[in-house]
Amino acid sequence: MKPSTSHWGAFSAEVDPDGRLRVEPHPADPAPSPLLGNLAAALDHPSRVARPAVRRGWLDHGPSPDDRRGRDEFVELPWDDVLDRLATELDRVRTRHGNQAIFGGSYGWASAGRFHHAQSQLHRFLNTIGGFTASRNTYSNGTSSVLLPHIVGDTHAVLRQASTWPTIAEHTELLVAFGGIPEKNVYVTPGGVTVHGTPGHLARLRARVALISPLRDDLPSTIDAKWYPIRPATDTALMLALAHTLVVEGLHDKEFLDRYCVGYAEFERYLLDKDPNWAAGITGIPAADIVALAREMAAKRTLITVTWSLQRTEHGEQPVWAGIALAAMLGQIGLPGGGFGHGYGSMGDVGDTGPELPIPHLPQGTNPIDEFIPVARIADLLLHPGETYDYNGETRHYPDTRLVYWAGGNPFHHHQDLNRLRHAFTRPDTVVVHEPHWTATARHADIVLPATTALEREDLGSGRRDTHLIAMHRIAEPAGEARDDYAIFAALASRLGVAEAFTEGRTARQWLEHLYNGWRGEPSFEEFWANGELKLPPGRNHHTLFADFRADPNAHPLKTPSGRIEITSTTIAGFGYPDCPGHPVWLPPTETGPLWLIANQPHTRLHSQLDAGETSQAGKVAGREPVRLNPADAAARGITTGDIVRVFNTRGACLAGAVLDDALRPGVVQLATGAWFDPIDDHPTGPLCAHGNPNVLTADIPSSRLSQGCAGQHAAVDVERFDGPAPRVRALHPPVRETAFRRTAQR
Ligand SMILES: Nc1nc2c(c(=O)[nH]1)N[C@H]1C(S)=C(S)[C@@H](COP(=O)(O)OP(=O)(O)OC[C@H]3O[C@@H](n4cnc5c(=O)[nH]c(N)nc54)[C@H](O)[C@@H]3O)O[C@H]1N2
Ligand SMILES: Nc1nc2c(c(=O)[nH]1)N[C@H]1C(S)=C(S)[C@@H](COP(=O)(O)OP(=O)(O)OC[C@H]3O[C@@H](n4cnc5c(=O)[nH]c(N)nc54)[C@H](O)[C@@H]3O)O[C@H]1N2
Ligand SMILES: [Mo]
Repeated sequence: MKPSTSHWGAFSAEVDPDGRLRVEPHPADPAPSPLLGNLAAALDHPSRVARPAVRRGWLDHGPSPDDRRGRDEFVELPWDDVLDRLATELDRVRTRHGNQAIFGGSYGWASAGRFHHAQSQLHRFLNTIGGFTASRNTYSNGTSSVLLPHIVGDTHAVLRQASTWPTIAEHTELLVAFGGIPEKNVYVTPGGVTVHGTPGHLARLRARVALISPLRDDLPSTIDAKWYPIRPATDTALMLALAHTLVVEGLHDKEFLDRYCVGYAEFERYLLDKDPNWAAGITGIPAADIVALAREMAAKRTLITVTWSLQRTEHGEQPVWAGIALAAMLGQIGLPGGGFGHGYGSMGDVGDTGPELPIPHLPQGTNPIDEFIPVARIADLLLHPGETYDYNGETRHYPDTRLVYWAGGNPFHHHQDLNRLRHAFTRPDTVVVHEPHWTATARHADIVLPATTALEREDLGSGRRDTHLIAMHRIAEPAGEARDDYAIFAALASRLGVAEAFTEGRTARQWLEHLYNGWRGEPSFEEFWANGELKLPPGRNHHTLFADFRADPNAHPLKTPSGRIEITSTTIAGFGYPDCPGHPVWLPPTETGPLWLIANQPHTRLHSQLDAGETSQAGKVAGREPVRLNPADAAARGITTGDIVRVFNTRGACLAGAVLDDALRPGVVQLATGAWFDPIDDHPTGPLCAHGNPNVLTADIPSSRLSQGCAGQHAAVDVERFDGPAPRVRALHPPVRETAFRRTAQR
């Protein structure tokens, strides 16, 4: 067995004599992730890209906009031929149009491993050939990461240095959890996680939990909780009414607000008519429950948490900002077990006790091009070159894009309104994708280069607050003709005359040694490699967010303009955005519909990764992604568990397998992200994804003009039983002749 790691946990593995992958979780892991069950598909599933492939239309007619992308056939060609053509095309674009015409933002999680991190490899390569248009922020928390600097100064502190779980377990009496603390999510941390601490911490929680979510299972059922089945996208109204109750009953902490905050008075005036009856009508939570909860919050040591999902919506700034304002009114920010948090239950490292250490990473060089887009504006970039847009007080414009280069991400998984994205992808001259699998993004490319997976190469693995650095050994030979992203870029760099600048003369193995030695002298690289891992020094058990600020706000001011918590921000007010004014406000969602879709993270995989894997496939219903409905909504539509249903709105439609579940608030349906997009253009009911990808339904709109963050968590939809002959799911079969991979263990 050889050591390795993944975003969902460390493990050891080997290929047994009949070519099957055997996987064992790391012995120190008290709660291994069920997602380990998907790994075998990374090895030899027929969806692996076996050989370099070029789209027929691009090959025959050369680079140009083309609406055949995603509909054309592919021709497999030898590596050297494809690399020659790609190098020529990169040179044409940068010479004729300038490097800003290359979009290399390439958002995506790729695999664990610090050196072979695909996006870093791509950025380093593009930097050595003159730069590229980049992307900024993330789909995860792109709204908060723009908002928080204005409100509390420090995004890093909030997202990465949250109060720790042991402190919460010891001190918190009431945990008010907006979005709950979904256990399904805490197995994941980018870069890897060796010891999954959060499930154990959750089991030790003594606090009563107020679970505020449309889904009852956003909290482990073993925890003492009251469920407030809120109508989605209305949390801000509930927070305002809780704040209103604190004011009218004199329960707010005036001293704290005076000493540590600015702009409270203006907010308080706004609260005047935001009473519990008003909020009850919007949220569906009875007014008496709101009043009782507000009183309990003031009486107890209370932690308010907001999951990241709440900001991945239209007006997603508001629940985060209102949550902070509410916590400020309770006056417990900086006290053990009190205050606020953002992302408990969103990611494994939030509140975890592992160390916060710099870990080795691949230097990316500098980008001579200063063009960027907020990451979720990819379709706008391609559809609206030259047009202007607002972003965090700036007026920016979209550059003209000729070449799109993606490595390690799946925009046809992560982006909203996929029918619009398909249209946007007709615009560039050339689309290049490195992928281990024939994802929808690979199928929408002109040039597809087969990339190895982490099982097929050596690397250093460690995630945020990880307890170990893992020596990721090669477990299997590459599938088909797959090459490491590094090897692909090195070959391109050599054709473009910058081989030395890109590789610095090092093989991949020499890079690992180099990165390791630049980070640690002891133990030696050889010793670390032979050992399979290095245990990192322990982190802190107890920590409270903003404790130092509370202890002395003058010595430890926040990095906001005022040095205080900005309940009203004159900076944001000055931008004049009606969709994000100067303090938290209630802004109803623009869309309404018979049902409200929650498109959240899947519990059977990471995003779209390894959808072909065993754990992911075991979760499918009628061969499609399961959609959950409340039994009353299902009965009204004649739907029962196991039916194939069509989920639809004006933007698109997908098929899914129905599951009836009273853990959902009536009026809410839930369809996780990540089923591989499987478009059918000519279906009699209109364009259809046969497999159940919710991003055919979500709107490609920003949270607001402030952040331009992703708003993919929600969509207004309807659902009907699908009675006709159901189209076959083709997404897991390659668009070229199928390859039977015969795998052998790496010796
Ligand atoms: N509707 C809706 N949409 C959402 C969200 C939501 O809540 N609702 N959530 C959003 C969030 S938070 C995120 S983070 C995004 C995630 O979006 P992505 O990060 O784009 O999703 P992944 O499926 O992880 O895509 C990674 C891709 O990299 C490939 N890959 C793996 N290893 C390698 C490698 O070594 N080299 C190369 N070249 N490729 C590799 C994988 O096969 C996979 O296709 O989705 C977002 N989309
Ligand atoms: N298993 C697994 N774990 C993951 C991931 C994965 O793909 N698979 N992805 C990882 C990534 S990249 C990220 S960024 C995080 C994301 O972390 P989050 O964004 O927090 O995760 P989600 O599962 O999208 O949403 C959490 C819960 O919020 C609730 N919710 C949605 N809308 C509302 C609302 O309007 N009000 C309230 N009160 N609740 C609402 C939903 O019921 C949902 O289950 O997860 C990480 N963890
Ligand atoms: Mo994310």
